Amino acid sequence: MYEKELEAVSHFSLDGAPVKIEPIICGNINSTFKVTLDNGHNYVLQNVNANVFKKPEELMANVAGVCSHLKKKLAATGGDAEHGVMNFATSDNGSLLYINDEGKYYRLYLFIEGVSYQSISRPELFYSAGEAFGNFQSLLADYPAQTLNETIVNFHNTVSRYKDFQAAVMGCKLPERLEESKEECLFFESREPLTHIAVDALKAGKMPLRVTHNDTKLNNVLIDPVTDKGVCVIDLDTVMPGSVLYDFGDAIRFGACTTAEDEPDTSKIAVDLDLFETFTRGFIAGLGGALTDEEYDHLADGALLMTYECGLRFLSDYLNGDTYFRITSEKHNLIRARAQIALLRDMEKKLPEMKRIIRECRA
Ligand code: GN1
Ligand code: MG
Repeated sequence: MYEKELEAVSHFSLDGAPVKIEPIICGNINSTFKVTLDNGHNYVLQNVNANVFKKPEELMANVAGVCSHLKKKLAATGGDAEHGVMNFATSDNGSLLYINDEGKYYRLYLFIEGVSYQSISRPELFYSAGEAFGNFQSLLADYPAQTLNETIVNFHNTVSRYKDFQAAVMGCKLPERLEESKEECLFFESREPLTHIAVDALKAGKMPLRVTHNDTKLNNVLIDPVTDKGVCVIDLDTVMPGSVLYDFGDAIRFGACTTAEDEPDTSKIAVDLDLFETFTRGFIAGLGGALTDEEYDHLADGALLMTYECGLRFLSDYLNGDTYFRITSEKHNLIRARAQIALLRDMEKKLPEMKRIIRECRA
């Protein structure tokens, strides 16, 4: 069992020998394993999906740069520089990656104690997640953004995502899937103007380009189960220049939703405004309030934008024959897309309320 993984682990310099490997079921892209050594130390082994991340070396250069910056900043600001940052092991080729005979890319980092929650059971958790993601962005505010590689080109460029969607429709080789998702396609077409919100503002210099995390799902922040405080922001694969709307919006899309992102019963799906407010307060506190008027005015739009984008990506993947996201059932991507549509419809109704909450949190 797990021979490939064991072989990969053997290429990293460690302080003990592995005695146990178990899969950690999380994420839709990479494969993740917990590795226990004979001295009791734990590590996380990840097989980086090179179909999604075309240049894993460039990706790890970003991650290394960001981690070392975070470590210095945490040490200087009285934060937890030991547990608050990911620590990667070096492989026997001197880099942070090991490439096996099949061309698979592996990396290994010290396991960090903390819970990765899939949903909110207590509002405090969501406040802490907001604070952690806000603080993450604030710690990276002086990071030299021009040195970051674009690990996925046009990742949150919604205008370009829309073109990809159109290409998926036009080039669809699965006519039954296209027929089945006619209504969903029409929905995304009707909301196309949304795609310009951040892209145009960034282009026109109306909104600042920041170093953002870009995948701010609740499960990407480890939380101390005793204090309910954020310990460490993980999954740094998509840290790239972007808009604060992306980080705020994606966190709301995932964490303030009343259901999981793949809930088949769309009648259960809504945005919970109390959770929306809780996250907003934590996020603004973590950021130290350092946002421009334009950003504050459009934060709530960010939630709609990221829900739209994610739904569009799920649907495009369904039409492309499920080549990107990991799926566990035949219609998984269609179900996910439908769930995002239901959430977006509810957000559209509640947008004035969401904007009012943001004004109040700012005051
Ligand atoms: C992917 O693998 P995971 O769960 O960290 C995806 C995100 C999506 C998310 C939807 C690199 O993230 O953009 O929002 O699935 N990551 C990438 O669940 O595409
Ligand atoms: Mg991820």
